[in-house]
Amino acid sequence: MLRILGRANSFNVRKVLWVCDELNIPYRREDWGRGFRPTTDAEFLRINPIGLVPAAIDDGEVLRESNTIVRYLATKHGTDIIYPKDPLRRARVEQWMDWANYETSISLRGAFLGGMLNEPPWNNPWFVEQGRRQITKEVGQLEEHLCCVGPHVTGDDFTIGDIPTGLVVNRWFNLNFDKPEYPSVSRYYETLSTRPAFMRHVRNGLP
Ligand SMILES: N[C@@H](CCC(=O)N[C@@H](CS)C(=O)NCC(=O)O)C(=O)O
Repeated sequence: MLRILGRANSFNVRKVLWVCDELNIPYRREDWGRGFRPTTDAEFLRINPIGLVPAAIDDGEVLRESNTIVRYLATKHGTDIIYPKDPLRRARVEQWMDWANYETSISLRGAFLGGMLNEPPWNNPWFVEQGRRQITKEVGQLEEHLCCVGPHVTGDDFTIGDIPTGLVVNRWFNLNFDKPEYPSVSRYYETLSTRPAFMRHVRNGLP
């Protein structure tokens, strides 16, 4: 059975749990990471030398990087709808996964880790302010996109492009500063909320 290593409250682990539920993939999850067994343990580093969760072990093979694990599982167990094979449709899905993992992860360090969790070194006031400004701009870009494309990031169908994006949107609504209204993003959040796996792993009270 698929083994998932990582705490269930981690932003990146939740992507993997979400895709498993969407595709009815059975798994066994083990608590590793902040608040549990540390990822600096030799046992964990033997599995994932990068020292971050999630890691997954499938048929004896170790996988790391949340988006890569999501794509791997969707390729292995999914349909052409959730992860299209056509190169252009696939690129439309993946561009949102990359956007979430790169652009918004930088701004969320300031806005979330610094501004909400007060974690050093991200809690430097300048960095927090910069992160808040930047995530507001980025979610604003998603707003512009969704108002003509929705209800999902690539159009009619739910794809794995919605998984990292859905995590970002959930975190956005949990951020503790004065944020502008983004009606299309709010609609998108409600669309995703019709999915039991999203409610279970993402909109479950955790930011
Ligand atoms: N690029 C990696 C980032 C993974 C990452 O930053 N994981 C965080 C949790 S979301 C982590 O391992 N933090 C250390 C810890 O929990 O001990 C991915 O997408 O999988």
